[in-house]
Amino acid sequence: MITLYTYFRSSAAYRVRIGLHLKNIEFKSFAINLLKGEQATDEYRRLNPMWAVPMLDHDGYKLTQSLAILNYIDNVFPEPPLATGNFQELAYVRQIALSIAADLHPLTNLRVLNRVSADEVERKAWLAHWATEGMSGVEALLRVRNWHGKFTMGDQVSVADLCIVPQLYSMRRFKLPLDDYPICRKIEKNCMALEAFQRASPETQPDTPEGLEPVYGPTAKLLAS
Ligand SMILES: N[C@@H](CCC(=O)N[C@@H](CS)C(=O)NCC(=O)O)C(=O)O
Repeated sequence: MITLYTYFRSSAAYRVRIGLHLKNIEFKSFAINLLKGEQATDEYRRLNPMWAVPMLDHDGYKLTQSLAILNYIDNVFPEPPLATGNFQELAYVRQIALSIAADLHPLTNLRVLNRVSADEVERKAWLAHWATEGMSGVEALLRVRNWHGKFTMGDQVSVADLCIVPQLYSMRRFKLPLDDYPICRKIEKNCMALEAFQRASPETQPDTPEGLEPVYGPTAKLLAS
Protein backbone atom coordinates (compact mmCIF):
# COMPACT_ATOMS: atom_id res chain seq x y z
CA MET A 1 0.00 0.00 0.00
CA ILE A 2 1.15 3.52 -0.78
CA THR A 3 0.44 6.52 1.41
CA LEU A 4 1.48 10.01 0.40
CA TYR A 5 1.87 12.57 3.16
CA THR A 6 0.86 15.67 1.32
CA TYR A 7 -0.55 19.17 1.50
CA PHE A 8 -2.78 20.40 -1.28
CA ARG A 9 -0.71 23.54 -1.91
CA SER A 10 2.75 22.05 -1.54
CA SER A 11 4.51 22.23 -4.88
CA ALA A 12 6.89 19.42 -3.90
CA ALA A 13 3.93 17.16 -3.04
CA TYR A 14 2.20 18.27 -6.27
CA ARG A 15 5.20 16.92 -8.25
CA VAL A 16 4.81 13.50 -6.64
CA ARG A 17 1.03 13.43 -7.03
CA ILE A 18 1.45 14.01 -10.77
CA GLY A 19 3.97 11.16 -11.00
CA LEU A 20 1.69 8.77 -9.13
CA HIS A 21 -1.30 9.65 -11.31
CA LEU A 22 0.71 9.44 -14.55
CA LYS A 23 1.59 5.88 -13.60
CA ASN A 24 -1.93 5.14 -12.41
CA ILE A 25 -0.63 4.11 -9.01
CA GLU A 26 -3.30 3.87 -6.34
CA PHE A 27 -2.41 5.76 -3.19
CA LYS A 28 -3.94 7.12 -0.04
CA SER A 29 -3.42 10.79 0.82
CA PHE A 30 -2.58 11.73 4.39
CA ALA A 31 -2.92 15.48 4.75
CA ILE A 32 -0.35 17.44 6.75
CA ASN A 33 -1.62 20.98 7.16
CA LEU A 34 1.48 23.14 6.85
CA LEU A 35 -0.28 26.35 7.85
CA LYS A 36 -1.36 24.71 11.11
CA GLY A 37 2.22 23.52 11.69
CA GLU A 38 1.36 19.82 11.51
CA GLN A 39 4.75 19.17 9.86
CA ALA A 40 6.46 20.22 13.08
CA THR A 41 4.62 17.99 15.57
CA ASP A 42 6.66 15.41 17.47
CA GLU A 43 4.55 12.67 15.95
CA TYR A 44 5.29 13.71 12.36
CA ARG A 45 8.95 14.47 13.07
CA ARG A 46 9.37 10.94 14.39
CA LEU A 47 8.12 9.71 11.00
CA ASN A 48 9.96 12.32 8.98
CA PRO A 49 12.91 14.09 10.61
CA MET A 50 12.98 16.55 7.67
CA TRP A 51 9.48 17.68 8.82
CA ALA A 52 8.24 18.52 5.36
CA VAL A 53 5.97 17.09 2.72
CA PRO A 54 5.93 15.03 0.62
CA MET A 55 6.75 11.77 2.29
CA LEU A 56 5.95 8.46 0.64
CA ASP A 57 5.24 5.31 2.61
CA HIS A 58 5.35 2.21 0.43
CA ASP A 59 4.52 -0.85 2.55
CA GLY A 60 6.41 0.69 5.47
CA TYR A 61 9.35 1.99 3.40
CA LYS A 62 9.39 5.73 4.04
CA LEU A 63 11.02 8.19 1.69
CA THR A 64 11.26 11.98 1.55
CA GLN A 65 12.45 14.38 -1.18
CA SER A 66 10.13 14.68 -4.16
CA LEU A 67 12.80 13.94 -6.77
CA ALA A 68 14.03 10.87 -4.86
CA ILE A 69 10.43 9.69 -4.52
CA LEU A 70 9.80 10.19 -8.24
CA ASN A 71 12.98 8.30 -9.05
CA TYR A 72 11.89 5.49 -6.72
CA ILE A 73 8.41 5.13 -8.20
CA ASP A 74 9.92 5.31 -11.69
CA ASN A 75 12.07 2.28 -10.84
CA VAL A 76 9.35 0.33 -9.05
CA PHE A 77 6.58 1.18 -11.56
CA PRO A 78 8.48 1.79 -14.81
CA GLU A 79 5.53 2.55 -17.10
CA PRO A 80 5.24 5.18 -18.39
CA PRO A 81 8.80 6.34 -17.68
CA LEU A 82 9.32 9.80 -16.17
CA ALA A 83 12.42 10.35 -18.29
CA THR A 84 13.64 8.80 -21.51
CA GLY A 85 16.42 9.63 -23.93
CA ASN A 86 20.16 9.46 -24.32
CA PHE A 87 22.57 10.48 -21.54
CA GLN A 88 22.58 14.11 -22.63
CA GLU A 89 18.79 14.31 -22.79
CA LEU A 90 18.40 12.61 -19.41
CA ALA A 91 20.92 14.98 -17.82
CA TYR A 92 19.18 17.99 -19.40
CA VAL A 93 15.79 16.97 -17.98
CA ARG A 94 17.42 16.57 -14.58
CA GLN A 95 19.09 19.94 -14.92
CA ILE A 96 15.73 21.66 -15.39
CA ALA A 97 14.12 19.69 -12.55
CA LEU A 98 16.97 20.52 -10.15
CA SER A 99 17.03 24.20 -11.14
CA ILE A 100 13.53 24.40 -9.71
CA ALA A 101 13.54 21.78 -6.95
CA ALA A 102 17.05 22.33 -5.59
CA ASP A 103 17.78 26.00 -6.34
CA LEU A 104 14.57 27.98 -6.60
CA HIS A 105 12.06 26.20 -4.40
CA PRO A 106 14.03 26.07 -1.11
CA LEU A 107 14.37 29.85 -1.14
CA THR A 108 10.59 30.26 -1.26
CA ASN A 109 9.66 27.55 1.21
CA LEU A 110 7.35 28.38 4.12
CA ARG A 111 10.00 27.94 6.82
CA VAL A 112 12.38 30.23 4.93
CA LEU A 113 9.73 32.90 4.29
CA ASN A 114 8.85 32.87 7.98
CA ARG A 115 12.48 33.65 8.83
CA VAL A 116 12.80 36.36 6.17
CA SER A 117 10.25 38.69 7.73
CA ALA A 118 7.07 38.85 9.77
CA ASP A 119 5.78 41.32 7.21
CA GLU A 120 3.69 39.80 4.44
CA VAL A 121 4.71 42.41 1.85
CA GLU A 122 8.41 41.74 2.50
CA ARG A 123 7.84 37.99 2.34
CA LYS A 124 6.09 38.33 -0.99
CA ALA A 125 8.86 40.56 -2.37
CA TRP A 126 11.44 37.91 -1.39
CA LEU A 127 9.41 35.14 -3.00
CA ALA A 128 8.82 37.21 -6.16
CA HIS A 129 12.55 37.95 -6.47
CA TRP A 130 13.72 34.34 -6.25
CA ALA A 131 10.85 32.87 -8.24
CA THR A 132 11.43 35.39 -11.05
CA GLU A 133 15.18 34.86 -10.98
CA GLY A 134 14.81 31.08 -11.03
CA MET A 135 12.17 30.86 -13.73
CA SER A 136 13.96 33.38 -15.95
CA GLY A 137 16.91 31.01 -15.85
CA VAL A 138 14.77 27.96 -16.58
CA GLU A 139 13.06 29.72 -19.50
CA ALA A 140 16.48 30.67 -20.91
CA LEU A 141 17.74 27.09 -20.57
CA LEU A 142 14.67 25.83 -22.43
CA ARG A 143 15.04 28.48 -25.15
CA VAL A 144 18.75 28.02 -25.73
CA ARG A 145 18.72 24.21 -25.79
CA ASN A 146 15.54 24.25 -27.86
CA TRP A 147 14.68 20.60 -27.27
CA HIS A 148 11.16 21.41 -26.12
CA GLY A 149 8.09 20.27 -28.01
CA LYS A 150 4.78 19.89 -26.21
CA PHE A 151 6.86 19.31 -23.09
CA THR A 152 10.37 20.04 -21.82
CA MET A 153 11.91 17.13 -23.75
CA GLY A 154 10.08 16.93 -27.07
CA ASP A 155 6.61 15.47 -26.79
CA GLN A 156 7.37 13.15 -23.88
CA VAL A 157 6.32 14.12 -20.34
CA SER A 158 9.32 14.08 -18.04
CA VAL A 159 10.23 14.87 -14.47
CA ALA A 160 11.14 18.42 -15.57
CA ASP A 161 7.48 19.06 -16.45
CA LEU A 162 6.51 17.74 -13.01
CA CYS A 163 8.58 20.58 -11.53
CA ILE A 164 7.59 23.36 -13.97
CA VAL A 165 3.82 22.97 -13.53
CA PRO A 166 3.71 23.24 -9.70
CA GLN A 167 6.17 26.14 -9.79
CA LEU A 168 3.95 28.09 -12.20
CA TYR A 169 0.93 27.23 -10.03
CA SER A 170 2.68 28.81 -7.07
CA MET A 171 3.54 31.92 -9.07
CA ARG A 172 -0.05 32.19 -10.33
CA ARG A 173 -1.22 31.91 -6.73
CA PHE A 174 0.94 34.87 -5.75
CA LYS A 175 -0.20 36.72 -8.89
CA LEU A 176 3.35 37.03 -10.24
CA PRO A 177 3.53 37.92 -13.95
CA LEU A 178 4.27 34.98 -16.23
CA ASP A 179 4.65 36.93 -19.51
CA ASP A 180 8.38 36.30 -19.68
CA TYR A 181 8.03 32.51 -19.65
CA PRO A 182 6.21 31.60 -22.89
CA ILE A 183 7.88 28.19 -23.20
CA CYS A 184 7.08 27.27 -19.59
CA ARG A 185 3.48 28.40 -20.12
CA LYS A 186 3.17 26.31 -23.27
CA ILE A 187 4.46 23.29 -21.34
CA GLU A 188 2.02 24.03 -18.50
CA LYS A 189 -0.90 24.29 -20.90
CA ASN A 190 -0.05 20.97 -22.57
CA CYS A 191 0.46 19.29 -19.20
CA MET A 192 -2.82 20.59 -17.79
CA ALA A 193 -4.68 19.01 -20.70
CA LEU A 194 -3.64 15.62 -19.25
CA GLU A 195 -5.83 13.93 -16.67
CA ALA A 196 -2.92 13.04 -14.39
CA PHE A 197 -2.01 16.71 -13.95
CA GLN A 198 -5.63 17.71 -13.38
CA ARG A 199 -6.07 14.98 -10.75
CA ALA A 200 -2.91 16.13 -8.98
CA SER A 201 -3.86 19.80 -8.98
CA PRO A 202 -3.97 21.64 -5.63
CA GLU A 203 -7.56 22.50 -6.44
CA THR A 204 -8.79 18.90 -6.49
CA GLN A 205 -7.22 17.30 -3.40
CA PRO A 206 -9.05 15.73 -0.47
CA ASP A 207 -7.59 18.45 1.80
CA THR A 208 -8.36 21.36 -0.56
CA PRO A 209 -10.49 23.70 1.58
CA GLU A 210 -14.06 24.40 0.52
CA GLY A 211 -14.44 27.76 -1.16
CA LEU A 212 -10.73 28.17 -1.96
CA GLU A 213 -10.23 30.93 -4.50
CA PRO A 214 -9.28 29.02 -7.66
CA VAL A 215 -5.93 29.75 -9.28
CA TYR A 216 -6.56 27.72 -12.40
CA GLY A 217 -10.32 28.14 -12.48
CA PRO A 218 -11.99 25.68 -14.77
CA THR A 219 -9.31 23.87 -16.77
CA ALA A 220 -10.79 25.41 -19.90
CA LYS A 221 -9.94 28.87 -18.64
CA LEU A 222 -6.29 27.94 -18.24
CA LEU A 223 -6.19 26.22 -21.61
CA ALA A 224 -7.66 29.28 -23.29
CA SER A 225 -5.15 31.67 -21.72
N1 LIG B 1 13.35 19.34 -1.29
C1 LIG B 1 12.13 18.87 -0.71
C2 LIG B 1 11.34 20.05 -0.23
C3 LIG B 1 10.22 19.65 0.67
C4 LIG B 1 9.55 20.89 1.22
O1 LIG B 1 10.23 21.84 1.60
N2 LIG B 1 8.22 20.88 1.27
C5 LIG B 1 7.51 22.04 1.75
C6 LIG B 1 6.18 22.18 1.04
S1 LIG B 1 6.39 22.51 -0.68
C7 LIG B 1 7.23 21.91 3.23
O2 LIG B 1 6.83 20.86 3.70
N3 LIG B 1 7.42 23.00 3.97
C8 LIG B 1 7.14 23.04 5.36
C9 LIG B 1 7.84 24.15 6.07
O3 LIG B 1 8.57 24.91 5.41
O4 LIG B 1 7.68 24.22 7.27
C10 LIG B 1 11.36 18.07 -1.75
O5 LIG B 1 11.58 18.27 -2.94
O6 LIG B 1 10.55 17.21 -1.36
